[in-house]
Amino acid sequence: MTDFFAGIPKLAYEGPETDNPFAYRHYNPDEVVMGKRMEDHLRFAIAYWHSFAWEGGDPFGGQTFDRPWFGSTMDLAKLKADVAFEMFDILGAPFFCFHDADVRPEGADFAENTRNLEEIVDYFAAKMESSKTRLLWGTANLFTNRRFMSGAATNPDPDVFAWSAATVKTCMDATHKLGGENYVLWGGREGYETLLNTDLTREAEQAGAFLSMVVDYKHKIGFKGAILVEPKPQEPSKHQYDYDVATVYGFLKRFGLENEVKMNIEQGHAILAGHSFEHELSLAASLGILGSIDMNRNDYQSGWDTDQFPDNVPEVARAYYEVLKAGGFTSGGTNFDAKLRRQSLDAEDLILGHAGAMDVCARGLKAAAALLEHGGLEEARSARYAGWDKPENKAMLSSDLASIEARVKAEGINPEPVSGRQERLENLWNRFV
Ligand code: XUL
Ligand code: CO
Repeated sequence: MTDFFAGIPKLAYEGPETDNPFAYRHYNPDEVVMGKRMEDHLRFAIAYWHSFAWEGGDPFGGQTFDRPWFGSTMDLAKLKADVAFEMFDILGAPFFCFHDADVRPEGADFAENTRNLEEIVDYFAAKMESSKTRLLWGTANLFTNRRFMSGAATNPDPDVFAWSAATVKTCMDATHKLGGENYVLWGGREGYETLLNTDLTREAEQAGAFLSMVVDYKHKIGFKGAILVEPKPQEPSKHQYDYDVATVYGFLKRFGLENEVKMNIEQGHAILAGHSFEHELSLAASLGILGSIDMNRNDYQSGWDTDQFPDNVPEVARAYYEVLKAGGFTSGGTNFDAKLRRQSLDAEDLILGHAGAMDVCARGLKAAAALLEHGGLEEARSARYAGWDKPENKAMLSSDLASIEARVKAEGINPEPVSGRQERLENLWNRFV
């Protein structure tokens, strides 16, 4: 036991009226929502990087957090793991997620990186024997170290491609060994700063070959989890290749991977791409590639990827409406890819940040479920398209222009506009959030 969270009790559900800050008001893991326990719907995960590896820097100032595990030895990496699993236990978190670089010190070479990772994976495995917390996903950090400054898979230097492929293999091995339910690839520096020095054709082919190898390796080792790509339009590169769900789907089709790879969709990334979160979720669901979500928002004033805990129930409800409508998560879940504000120095800030976010999500989930169970929105949507259920109309989709012209003339088709009833539906929505 470390003393990092000394004095902070394990959180339990106490209901909306409680005055206890160290309690859940809405997140009640055992409460059944649409036939499933809330914990099994939401599948919350703690992001190791923001909670335990991030030092509190911003572009104008360095480290603000002073954690006893900061440093680059294996002993400190183990202390960090001890504190992490204590936090998972305090929160009752069902899952966590990590990058290799969050959990092990950087070695002098590839072999040392791998040894360090393997040692920590064994340390995690031992902890997981007595912890309820499981691994939602693992991933490789192919963006922080300077070797990745011009990309990983899309780097003009084949040696960086090789290093990256080898690193992903070790991270997939680690994820598999820990029973991870998914493996994520966020294309951290897969993009460009200027087209003046960039060969788009080569870089796309490299990225396609790389992802195909990831899929092949998944099958080779018998990893049953999902491979997930996380789209993001900007930051850190001026242009990121995995811009949004639609762009990534086009990329997957191009390389024949659309049945092998799904999406990890982040709220803040969706907004950066000029979409809403629900748009990205709805599109992914409609394409059959909705995998998992990163539930962290940006600050709408600064407009950048500030990775904040969710605090807006109606926004979150819109997202869970799409998730529930799609049938809910299978291997995916709700990862808080969220960090504290850099002035939030205390151990309790870490706990309360997550607890509040879990309550916001629980409220959103319940609102979404209630509306789905009410059925009004889906009835209105079906009614709007009801004409297409008639066989003579459905048949048009496999007809041709000349036959349709003949039909329009013969039947005297003359469309009469009907209301989209948006305000009525917005009013219905607002009854539930
Ligand atoms: C970066 C981001 C990453 C991925 C995992 O914006 O979201 O933390 O979630 O690499
Ligand atoms: Co993310």
